[in-house]
Amino acid sequence: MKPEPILDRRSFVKIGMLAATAALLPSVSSAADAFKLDPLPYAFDALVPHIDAKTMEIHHDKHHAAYVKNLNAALAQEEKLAAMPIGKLLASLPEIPEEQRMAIRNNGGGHWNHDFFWKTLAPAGKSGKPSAELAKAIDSAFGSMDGFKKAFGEAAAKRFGSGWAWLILQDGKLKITSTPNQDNPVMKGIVADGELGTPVLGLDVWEHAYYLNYQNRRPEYVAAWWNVVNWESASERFAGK
Ligand code: MN3
Repeated sequence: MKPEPILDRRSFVKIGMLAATAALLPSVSSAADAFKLDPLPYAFDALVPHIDAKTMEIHHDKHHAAYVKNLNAALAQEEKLAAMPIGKLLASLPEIPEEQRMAIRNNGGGHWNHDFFWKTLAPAGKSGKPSAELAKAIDSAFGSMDGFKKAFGEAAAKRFGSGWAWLILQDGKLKITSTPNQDNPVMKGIVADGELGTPVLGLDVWEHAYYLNYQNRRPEYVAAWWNVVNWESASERFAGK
């Protein structure tokens, strides 16, 4: 017996024409593709030898891409939520019905966190220095830059399982905190394990961020990460820009 064709020829031609027409139309944003994955602001190998190219490629093109895809899927029927900027969406989590909240929390958090993370990194050799104001605030909050690095490294090491370490501004003061999974300090009303504030720096300590190069040696990854911190962008966030 001949297998039934899935589509007859006429439908096939029609679908082909529709696809061709759609390709010619200017893209109209819909709830289905509300959030987009921006390309990295540098090459995959720009952070070598501190973070390897393969890790950057998989991290951006697979992990971050999946958060965006799953966030859009979670918002496919939610035009109002899909129209919000990502920060506002995350700040609105407590008002989102419980059955949708977890998918938006995990994938919206994943999107926000990674978008932020790429901006906190600079190509090897271009890490720069904190502004005089940020350096002064670090000294006054943590005693010295070394004191800050030590305390931040401890927060990153102590975060059990997957999560993030953060330097945040809270009521005008610098503070170190950490969050589990893809939670972050802008999730008002959600984050119980960690502090709220405006992130200045964030470090992804999920194994996918370092495993290829550092395996179980998270502290080595954290130590290497200091070499590619983008102090210029951190200083701008500290200044509220
Ligand atoms: Mn990650």
